[in-house]
Amino acid sequence: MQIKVAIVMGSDSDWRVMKKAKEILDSFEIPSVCKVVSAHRTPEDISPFLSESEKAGAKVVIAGAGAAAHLAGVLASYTLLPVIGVPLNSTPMNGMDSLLATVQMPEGIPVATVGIDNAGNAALLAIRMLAMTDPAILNRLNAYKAEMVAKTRKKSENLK
Ligand code: RP5
Repeated sequence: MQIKVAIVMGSDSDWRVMKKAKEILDSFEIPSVCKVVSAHRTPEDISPFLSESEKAGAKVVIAGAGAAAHLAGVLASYTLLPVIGVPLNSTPMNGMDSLLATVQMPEGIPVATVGIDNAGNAALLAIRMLAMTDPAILNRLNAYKAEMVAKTRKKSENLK
């Protein structure tokens, strides 16, 4: 099956947050694959997973991890696909640990990092990247934005 986005996470405990990325991609009819791959527990699976995903058509990788969150950075070191990191809140440090581990990449290996637990924005950023070369996705993105604008304007009605 052809996919466009590979969604990776360090553990199945991350799925409660990362499923939002899958749901948004599904709503845009963008095929994706989801997989647990850990930078620390299964590092030998990272390169084969990326090769398979690239062969299957992936153009963007979304990676969510908590704690000492090296997953997005390690993925970015193995592939030239853009990697979007989602720092996850999974320890008593409330995600600050994973935010710093994900965002503070050395020059040369970029990871586009979204906010803590913001898997939705990771999906929307991936969709913007895909929309640059896919007019059908761009149309859906315009419709999404128009709906958001209309919903936000309606919120004034709640100020009573
Ligand atoms: C990280 O450690 C994972 O991404 C997860 O957020 C956290 C806890 O993993 P589990 O102990 O629940 O498998 O590597």
